[in-house]
Amino acid sequence: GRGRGEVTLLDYGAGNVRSVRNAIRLLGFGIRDVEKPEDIATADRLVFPGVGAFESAIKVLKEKGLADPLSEYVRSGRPFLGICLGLQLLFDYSEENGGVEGLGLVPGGVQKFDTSAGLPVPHIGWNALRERKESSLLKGVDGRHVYFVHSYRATMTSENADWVLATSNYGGEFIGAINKGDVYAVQFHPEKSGEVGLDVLRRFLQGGGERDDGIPIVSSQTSEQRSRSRSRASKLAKRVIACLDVRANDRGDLVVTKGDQYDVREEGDEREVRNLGKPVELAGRYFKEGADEVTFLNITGFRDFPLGDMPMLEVLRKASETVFVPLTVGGGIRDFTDKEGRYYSSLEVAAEYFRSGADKISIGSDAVMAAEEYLRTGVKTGKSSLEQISYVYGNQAVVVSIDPRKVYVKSPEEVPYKTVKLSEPGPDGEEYAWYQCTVKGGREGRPIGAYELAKAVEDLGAGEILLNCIDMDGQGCGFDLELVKMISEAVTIPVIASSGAGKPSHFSEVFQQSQASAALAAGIFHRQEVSIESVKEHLVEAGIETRLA
Ligand code: 1PR
Repeated sequence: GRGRGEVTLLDYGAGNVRSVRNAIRLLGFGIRDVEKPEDIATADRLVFPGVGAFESAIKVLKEKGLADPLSEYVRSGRPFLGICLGLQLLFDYSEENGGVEGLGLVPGGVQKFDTSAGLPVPHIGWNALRERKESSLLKGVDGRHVYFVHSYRATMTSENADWVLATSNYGGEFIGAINKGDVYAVQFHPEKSGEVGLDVLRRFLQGGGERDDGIPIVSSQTSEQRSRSRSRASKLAKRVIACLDVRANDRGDLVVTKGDQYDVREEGDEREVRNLGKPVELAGRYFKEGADEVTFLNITGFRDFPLGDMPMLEVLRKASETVFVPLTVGGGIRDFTDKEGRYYSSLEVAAEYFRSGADKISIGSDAVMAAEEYLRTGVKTGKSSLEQISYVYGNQAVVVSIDPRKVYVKSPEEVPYKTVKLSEPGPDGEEYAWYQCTVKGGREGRPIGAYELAKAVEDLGAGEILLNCIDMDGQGCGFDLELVKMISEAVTIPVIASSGAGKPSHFSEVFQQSQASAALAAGIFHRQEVSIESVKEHLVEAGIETRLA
């Protein structure tokens, strides 16, 4: 056996388990990695974060001789925590990859979410857990939101009902957590579920010695209460995202800056880059204050190649030690040849961002170019950074950031782009506008509209759209509702409304008047004019599904 305070981690090398490691360390535990099959049998406490696709996971486990020792360990009922695919692999089979046999430790199968109801798949985001039995692991978690990212899920049957600890609801009930003896597995990501998730992990690591004998929870609520909370639980929470625009100032220090309509320099003769704080510190603060996600944008990435810009990677590494909600990073993701003639693919840049702690990467300028080419030729080459990264890491890991500028027109026929009818006419009485995409941080306008871009990048494999608006950026007078409405209704992937938040009611407004899945703000949070907490409270009052940290 191992000493107390050490946990064994089964990382079969299929992807990034950095956050799981960081969370375990934060909670004061050491990590011993499984390096050979025997290491499983000698574990006292085993954490198994499943990463990647079902078939390749099973294959790697078998090839490395880990599948049998793992099954034996779980069968013996010793302390085990499977995460995400680490839950699914315990079942008999999965529909993923055309049907693959699992470890067969829990009866039943894993199926794809039903997309016929029009629900976006993957299921990504904060969804409420509903406890079925009392357990030490999920104490106090009933009804709380935890973070999910998956396209497949296990469902409850009469054969596996005795395993089911908690369910969640997304177009129907699915299994959120299972347990028998000291064996636990969760479909959500405790390492990305804020304090609630860290508590779950802590309780597993500490063990506590109480057995979960599965007292079913049925009697404490009236059926009316139950159905009310069920219907609440079936909705994904709208997310509130804090965004940090990061760049080097003229002295070379990396700072969080914030523009007015993308101009980040102070007024006056010096025209210094505005400095609103240190990236890692601010990100840590926003995690504590309840941000559902934190986004870093390396805003000069288009000219300073990020792999040359190691400080940004360091920011990410440090931030992922204190931020246990999803982290997105953008800026400079494209193919690049440096001064010495060395070529870096966008995939390498993305890989380095993921390794450093990012859950998602965001592509701006390069996605505009890819979309233009796709619309011109009608061909998906598979070669753009967007397509490649989406293929390798999955579309849930790829955000496209759009930086549009509003262009007024007298009539929709004036331009070959989708226009909106304005509620307030433009400066020359124009009744319509289109939104011109820009690249290089708004410095260059392109012949493509935000609507056309959004549709094209969805086709090319984007999993989410971060929708800025240069006109509204830093103005504090609310999101561009006409723009957000147009884009969020045009695509089925989640849209993050960005630019212009000035007060809590701007958030409820954008959620009530558009299909946006998330709203992002920067200036008001940096300047501490509005707290994330007050935004959340306001959303609750407005009856909008929200995660409370
Ligand atoms: O083109 O792939 O290298 O990515 C560059 C990224 O940097 C893009 O995502 C682009 O949006 C961003 N960016 C480039 N220049 C600027 C700038 O401000 N000069 N920032 C910039 C984008 C917009 C939001 C901002 C919201 C909310 N900033 O990030 O946080 O507008 O602000 P607010 O709440 O204060 O109104 P590539």
